[in-house]
Amino acid sequence: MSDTHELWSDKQPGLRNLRINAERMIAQIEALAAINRQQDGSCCRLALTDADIAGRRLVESWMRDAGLSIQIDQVGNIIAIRFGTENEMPVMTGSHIDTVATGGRLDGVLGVLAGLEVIRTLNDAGITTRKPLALAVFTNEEGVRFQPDMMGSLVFAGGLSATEAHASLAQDGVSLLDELERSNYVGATPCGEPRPSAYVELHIEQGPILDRENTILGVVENLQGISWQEFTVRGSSNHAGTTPMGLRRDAGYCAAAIAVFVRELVSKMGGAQVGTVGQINLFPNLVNVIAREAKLTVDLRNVDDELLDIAEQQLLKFVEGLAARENVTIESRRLANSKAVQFDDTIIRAIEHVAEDLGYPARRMTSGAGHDAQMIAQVAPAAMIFVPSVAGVSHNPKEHTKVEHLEIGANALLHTILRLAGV
Ligand code: HGY
Ligand code: MN
Ligand code: MN
Repeated sequence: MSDTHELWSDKQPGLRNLRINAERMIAQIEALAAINRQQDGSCCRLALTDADIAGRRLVESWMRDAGLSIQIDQVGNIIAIRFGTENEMPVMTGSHIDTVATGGRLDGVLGVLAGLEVIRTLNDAGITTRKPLALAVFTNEEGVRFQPDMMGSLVFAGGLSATEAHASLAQDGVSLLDELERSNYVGATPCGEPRPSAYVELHIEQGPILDRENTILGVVENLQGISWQEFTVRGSSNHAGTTPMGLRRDAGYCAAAIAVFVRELVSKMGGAQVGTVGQINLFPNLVNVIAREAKLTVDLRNVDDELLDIAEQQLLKFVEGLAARENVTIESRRLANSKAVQFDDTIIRAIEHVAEDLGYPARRMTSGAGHDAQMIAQVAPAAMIFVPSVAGVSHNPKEHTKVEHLEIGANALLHTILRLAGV
């Protein structure tokens, strides 16, 4: 892909002064956040629950108001098109609007609603880009209710079939297909269409770097690999007081031992390796009963795929030894596995040129979180723009980004899209 500097038209200097309407964008962020807001202020719109579906309907109504032509694909990805002067592969932007159960207002939502604001700004200015634009809302990015995460964009990129995604089961046994059918989101469009000519996604950093450095724009050049595994430990329940320690088959102890091992492994490996045990469920989960069963998840990430593989292997070796020592069985199930991704240099440079033009400090960086962009990068040149998360907090109702940074991020997205789509 040629460098976008020469695509930028100096013949229309007025374009350089084009800016989004931040107030309009923020009002929509707040309206979406109000759906099923929890007591503690959390946004809770798990994929394809009624709350997520209400959010989808609201965003689709805004897309129609902006004159977009909406298509739904077989896994419920919403792709809204704005036609260009030429019938080419579109420049795509977007993200997700499903949340974790204790989500903030901005994770994913910023990318979708800033993309929509870019389109409204172009509408207001009467500008039609050369290439069409596509605004995507990808299904089930968070991977909390159905795994793997980034599911909709993974299917869009051909990394998982729609049939496999449809068969994914939530913990309550309902399948993704059940929920898509219930909400009428099994679309007719084959997954992967329209194939974008380029993809750029605006997202909050969800980490502390930009905030700590007082830098406003993150130009994301790569994203770490992600391994999610679920372990099911089966031992036997017995009386907590009468059972001699040497005769116990204690699933609760094994779950804790795995969590301690993950922390020790990550400390030993150092570097970019991170590890999290985010979910532990014990059965019967009673104060005076040795747990018969434990189900726990381990999230391992690293920018280096080989090191991530080593971490996985060491974990599996520890689990095997633990099962033998504790006379339990431990079954592992892979929930997600995505390789580290390098984003596209041309798009990275386009974002840097835009930051320069707009006069905002920017720095290249790695994404610690997974994003739809890492999947779309398999089928199109892709990159991301980050804005700061205050104190690096995310997946938490305290998630916050200053309004002026949201506005700057959306303007950076506007001008990057203009460069990529041409006018
Ligand atoms: O897990 C992640 O990094 C993303 O928020 N789904
Ligand atoms: Mn996200
Ligand atoms: Mn998230």
